[in-house]
Parts: sequence; structure tokens; C-alpha cells
Amino acid sequence: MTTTTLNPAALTEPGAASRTCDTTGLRVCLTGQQFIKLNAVVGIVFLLLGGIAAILLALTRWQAVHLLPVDWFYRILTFHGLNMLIFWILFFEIAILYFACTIPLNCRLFSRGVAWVSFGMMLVGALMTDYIILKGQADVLMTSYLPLLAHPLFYLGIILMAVGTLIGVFNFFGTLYIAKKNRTYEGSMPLVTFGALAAAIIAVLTLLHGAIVMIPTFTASMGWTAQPDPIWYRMIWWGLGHQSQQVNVCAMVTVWYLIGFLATGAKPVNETICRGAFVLYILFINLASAHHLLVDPGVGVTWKIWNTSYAMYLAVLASMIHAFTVPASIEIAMREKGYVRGLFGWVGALPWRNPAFSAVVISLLIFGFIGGITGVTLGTQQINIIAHNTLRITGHFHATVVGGTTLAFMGLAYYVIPLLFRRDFIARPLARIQPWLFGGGILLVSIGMSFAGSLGVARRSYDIEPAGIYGPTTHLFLGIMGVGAILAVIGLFLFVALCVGTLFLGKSNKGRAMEDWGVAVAAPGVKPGAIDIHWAMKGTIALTFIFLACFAVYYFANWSALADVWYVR
Ligand code: HEM
Ligand SMILES: [Cu+2]
Repeated sequence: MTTTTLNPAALTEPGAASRTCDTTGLRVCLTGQQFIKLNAVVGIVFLLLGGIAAILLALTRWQAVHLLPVDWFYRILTFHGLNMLIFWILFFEIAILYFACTIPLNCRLFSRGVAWVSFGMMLVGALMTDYIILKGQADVLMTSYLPLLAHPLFYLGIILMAVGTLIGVFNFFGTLYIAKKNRTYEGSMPLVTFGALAAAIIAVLTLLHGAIVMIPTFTASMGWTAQPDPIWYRMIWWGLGHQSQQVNVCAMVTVWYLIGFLATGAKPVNETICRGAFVLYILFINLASAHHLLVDPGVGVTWKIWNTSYAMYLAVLASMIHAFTVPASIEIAMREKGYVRGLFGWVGALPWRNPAFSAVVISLLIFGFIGGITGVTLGTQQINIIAHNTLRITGHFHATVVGGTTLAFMGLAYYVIPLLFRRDFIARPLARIQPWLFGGGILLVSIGMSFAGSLGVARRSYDIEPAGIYGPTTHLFLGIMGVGAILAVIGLFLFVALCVGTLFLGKSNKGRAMEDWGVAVAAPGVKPGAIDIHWAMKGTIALTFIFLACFAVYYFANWSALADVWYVR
């Protein structure tokens, strides 16, 4: 059994100003709290910038609308990719890391100075990059593949961002060190911190790749050194670009466990297996970077197939374990509360009015069913050739990083703001629909992109009309993407408005518990723990078989589509 007990004396050491949370009774380090707030708020501002760019892009790719002129399309595409995937996600992840190493461990943040340096470098780097993109001197897209060359400030901004994040991760490790040294807790590390630790370890590897690739590119852009080899650049860049997605997945899964626990009291079915799954991420995820190089001439076929069709599945296995244990643990918690009827009798009694909870459920379903199934399929070496560089790819990763990670992070904010800013949310009915609006919108975006891509529409392409080969079905799917984008962006703006509005106008909850979003309660007349439950995960197991059936259909349909490419009579 894995248990943790906190040592209440730990935060009383000199220099560790803290308070007791009025809702959870946990001790909160005030420095930690300050930097969780700062990083989360700045992250949300970058999410807003990325969201403005998102709607401009979607209304341009929707060929019937075709909003932006050509130069601004590529400029805004560069801007969107970086503000969303790098700035929003990394700032929010640093907030999650600072949370996971302080509050659940009853520990103070390692260093306020280090936190300021990290935050300052990240902010200056992000602003520098945004400035030079909007000035029109870095139209190289997020990946900035050589031999395209941007203004040196573009690379310098990204380097500052990466090194600043690395310094923040160092603060996380420093905090774990003092937690151990001061014995702020006994027993094993809580699962939330363990997941964050896995994310932090992968982040170090990721950001080192970033430094290795960006520093020589920066010096080349200054004219100091020769330009690095483009194939080398792509290989190392994806060590950054892909692995950082696993940081996201680890952080997202951690949020799933945390909110599942807060909203329903769910405890992991088997902690050892959950922890083992996080270790699989650390060991195998870098190999999966190879799926970005599947049409590159520089690496061999055996290397491609080994890395993407064998070793990668060990990381996929980890995601499948988490996507199983989270709903399974929720199902068990619900059955123990007395909702034992049938396969899905417990679903109706879930706390659907809790926006953090609904965000997590939608995140899990979109990530698993759309992101996971398309990801494994597109990452298969043979199938990739019919999907490479089409909108199918964009359709896939908007299901993972947007429907999955971003939505889970939004869900977390519904607790972070009341607990750490100590203000209750304004406009609570709007907060309750926000995850559905954003999740539903992004589902349409993902489906629209995927099907338009299947019909041959390229990603990163300003104009598909001159080709003259796309029929009404293609335009219909681009329209579905456009309508989905409008819904998703309204959901995004609503989220930002609710958060910012709450910071200024929300009712203070100092001295009392936060206003509850709603948690699962026991069925009438049921004494918790008194219920005998058989086959307590059968609903989740049924769901797993539905998932596997969807996967099989999609996977083999793609092999069939591949076979159609060379028609044999
Ligand atoms: C709010 C809803 C969003 C909408 C409607 C949206 C829409 C789009 C569109 C239309 C494209 C251009 C596709 C192309 O022409 O190739 C795009 C690209 C992209 N989006 Fe989003 N997006 C949204 C949110 C996000 C978020 C939250 C993230 C990351 C966390 C993200 C990451 C990306 C990336 C990495 C690209 C590719 C950039 C490139 O090709 O260089 N998006 N998005
Ligand atoms: Cu990848």
C-alpha cells in the first residue's frame, strides 16, 4: 500500500511563511502560492493571444471565408503554434510543478530568487519572440526548419524561454530535496507529485534538446557560425517538439487523477501500476519522436519502423493504463457510494455540474478516442505516407494538446483560482457550460480537419483553391472545422473572461471553505463502505472494448486506404 503522512511542523521553519487552506486544511507556502499564481495568470494571457490567432487561422483555412492575406496567414500560424504549444503550456506547467512539490508535500518552495529568474527569463523570451514574429521578421513557423532563417531575436527568445523553464524545473527538484531533508512527509511520494516528477524529468531532456538545436541556429543567424545541417536540425528539434508533448501528457494525467479524487473521492485502483506507467513514459517516449521523421531521407527504414511501430507502443501502453485506471477508479468510487445498477448506472450520478470534473471527462474521451487512435495510426511508418503533412496531422494533435491537455488545465483552473487566489468564481452557470463549449468545438475542429486531410488537404497551406481538385465534401469538412473553431474560441474567450473576471470581481472566500462545485454523494440510504461490489469496473471494461473496436476499425481502414494507393489488377 502506498501512503503518505504529512509532518505538520515542517513549514514552521524560519523563512517559510505559510497559511492553512480554509478548504482542505493543507498548509500552503506563500512563496509557492505567489509563483503558482503568477505563472498560471501569464499562461492564461498567452492562451488568449493564441486563441485570437486560432480564429484568424481557422477562418482562413475555411476556404469559403479565406480571411487573412497570405503573408499574415504564415505569420499568425507561427504566432499561434508558439503561443499555444510553448508559452501557454509551459507557463501553466511550471504552475503545476510548483503546486505539486509544495502543497501535497507540505513543503516550502526551494527558492524565491530562482523562481523570479525563471519567470523573468520565460516572460522576456516569450515577449521577444512574439514581438519579432508580429514585426514580420520570423515567418518560419513554429518548427523553424532550416534552411529558413529568422531574425536572431526569434531564436534568442526561444532559448530564454527554454532555459527559464529549465530553471523553474530546477526549483521543483530543489523543493523535492528539501522536502526529503526536512522530512515534511513520511511514506511514499503522493501520486500527484510522482506524476509531476515524471513530467519534470522528461522536461529536462526535452529542454536540453531545445538548447542543443537552438543555440547553433542562433549563432548561425548572427553569422558567427556555419548553418547546421537541416536533417540534423529536424532530428534534434523533434527531441524537443515531441518529448515536450509527453511532458504535457504527464501533467494532464496528473490533473485527471487529482480532479477525479477531488470530485468523486476516486483513488487509483493500483498505485504501483500507475507509477509504473509514468516510468514507461520516461523510458520510451523519446523514441516516438521518430514519427516526425517518417518521410525524411536521412534515416533508414529499419530505424523508422523499430522506433515508431515497436518501441513507441510502450509509451502508448502507459497512456492506455492511465486512460483505464482513471475512469475505473471513478467507477469504483461511485459503486461504493451505492450506484451499483447495470454497466453504467453510476454515470448519471457523477458530479456533472462541476466544471473541473466535466472538463476532465471530456478531456479523457477526446484524448483517448480521437487523439490516441489517430496518433497510433498516423505514427505507423507505412500509413504515415498517405497522411504526412495533411490536415489529418493537425486534426490529431488538436485532439491531444487542445481537447486533452488544454481542457484538463482549464478544469484545474476551476480549483486553482478559488483555492489560491481565494475568490469564488463569478457567473457559475457559464463556468458549467464552458468545458462543453470548448470541448465540443474542438471535437468538430478535429473531425473537420481529419476528414478534409483524408481528402488530401495539406496542412500549413494558405490556399487550396488553385489546385481546383477539391469537391464539395472537402469544403463541407473545412466548414465543420470553421464552425467548430468559432465554438471553441468562444469557449476559450469565456474561460479567460471567467478567470480574469473572478480575479477582479469574485467574492473573497478568505476564512471559509471555497464555494463547492459539486462532488459525488452517496445514494440515499447508503452507508459508504457498506456496499459489497462485484465486478466493480465492468462499465470501464465495456468502454475499453468499445475503444478497442473503434481502434481496430480505424487502423484497418487506413491500411485499406493505403492499399488503394497502388491499385493492383
Ligand atoms: C482554440 C481553439 C483552436 C483552434 C480553432 C485552432 C485552430 C488551428 C488552425 C486552423 C491551425 C492551422 C492548421 C494549418 O493550416 O496547418 C492550427 C495550427 C496549430 N495549432 Fe491550433 N487551434 C486551437 C487551439 C490550439 C491550442 C490550445 C494549441 C496548443 C496547445 C494549438 C496548437 C497548434 C499547433 C502546434 C499548430 C501548428 C502550427 C504549425 O503548423 O506550425 N492550437 N490551429
Ligand atoms: Cu510527436
